[in-house]
Amino acid sequence: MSCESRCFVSFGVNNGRGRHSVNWIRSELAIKFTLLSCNHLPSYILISILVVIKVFTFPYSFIIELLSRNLYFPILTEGKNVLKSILLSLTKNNQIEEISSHFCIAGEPESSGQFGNGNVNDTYLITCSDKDGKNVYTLQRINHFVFKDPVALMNNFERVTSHLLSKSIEQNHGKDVLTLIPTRDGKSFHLDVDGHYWRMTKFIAGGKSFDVPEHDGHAFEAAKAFGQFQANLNDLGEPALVETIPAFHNTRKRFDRFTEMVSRNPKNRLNEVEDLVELFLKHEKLADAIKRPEFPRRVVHNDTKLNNVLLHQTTGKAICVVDLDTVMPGCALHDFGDLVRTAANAADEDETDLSKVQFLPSRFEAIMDGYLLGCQGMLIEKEIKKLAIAPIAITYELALRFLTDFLEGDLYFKTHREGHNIERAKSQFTLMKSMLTFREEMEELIRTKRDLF
Ligand code: GN1
Ligand code: MG
Repeated sequence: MSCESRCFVSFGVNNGRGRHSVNWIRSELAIKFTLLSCNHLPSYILISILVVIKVFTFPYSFIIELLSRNLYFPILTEGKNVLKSILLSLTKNNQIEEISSHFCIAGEPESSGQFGNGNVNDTYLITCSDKDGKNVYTLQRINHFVFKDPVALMNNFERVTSHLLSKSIEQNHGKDVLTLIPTRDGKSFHLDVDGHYWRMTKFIAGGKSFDVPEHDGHAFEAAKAFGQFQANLNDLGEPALVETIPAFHNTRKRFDRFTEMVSRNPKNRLNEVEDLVELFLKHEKLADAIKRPEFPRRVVHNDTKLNNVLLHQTTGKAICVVDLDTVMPGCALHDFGDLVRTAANAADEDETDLSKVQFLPSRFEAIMDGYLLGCQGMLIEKEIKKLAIAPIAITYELALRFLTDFLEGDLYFKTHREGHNIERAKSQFTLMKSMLTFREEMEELIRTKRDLF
């Protein structure tokens, strides 16, 4: 682990009310230990001074700003990144604890840390303690660059989770449903002073999210859970849920946006991806493979990545479908397709060794079996006919979205390194090509399973 990441994970929190918790002392020790082990004495001395000043609530954000603008002392050049990540963590942990205190949590926050692999929202795990033991929560900041109307989104969230809960009681199917923790003034979200929307749910213990399945059983379980999820929301009734992102899976619109960015080239990045752009343009036909108005309008998840369903750590059984921000009217084929995209791929979504990116037909079969079982005969003939092309179209759509985001300057998806969106786009394009070579095999499999639909 690098020096910087060690700093990041070892921090506790200041409770933000002038009193320093045990974790604060622990963080102080962690800072000193980390800096010493980095062998960087100047940073060690400076941070020690800052920690003392912090007792008098010195504004760390000011120092972070200085560091970001390179206005730091030359002596700190080496330690700059270490220092910056320390200060960022301290500020963030303070903020996270302050935000948590607006929700009906049981006990005092003991620790907080970033959690999960989401590409859009920021997620934190909050551990609290009271006389009855530990209580763990998931706190999320809704990305309102992506979700323009967080209030409508939270209304959807409340309706969906309460409907699913009543189904769970009725069917006794043993799966969990996300439980919202209300704010102290009874709302489903907290709006902070900077205009950010936050929500909290109970942490689901025992569950794990997988980016790639470890075996076919994982793919089957995830597919069954998403199928059941759709079937259970089929009678949600009126009024329709709000479209939290309009035209979310309109591949034609995604393609048009892509070509617009290619011609506008807003960040002058086109020269880095010209060959890739050519390849993408050649597959334009896929942009019209699934036209949503031709299919039943259902309440669907719309973001059925494998890691959006928690599987039991040991048994691999599905525990809970999560990430409900895009649950809205849509097309079942996109859910099926997106799960195949993530669960029938031998590699990660952003794999750079493209020889590892391969479509796995046995996973596809497991997904089909699970999904069909879960959605209990809900699909109609028109949908069944498109089950093979759906994953190909949606993989193409994702490749387009990643490359478009690169051309726009990496505004939408979180990126962890330079060129990350290019890596994702290449990897998804490779997966799409691999799927195309198995298209006949997929169609054949669907024919043999017809009776189960
Ligand atoms: C985003 O937030 P996350 O990581 O579950 C994105 C999906 C993409 C996915 C690709 C609202 O999902 O559409 O398929 O990244 N969600 C949104 O990893 O755009
Ligand atoms: Mg998501």
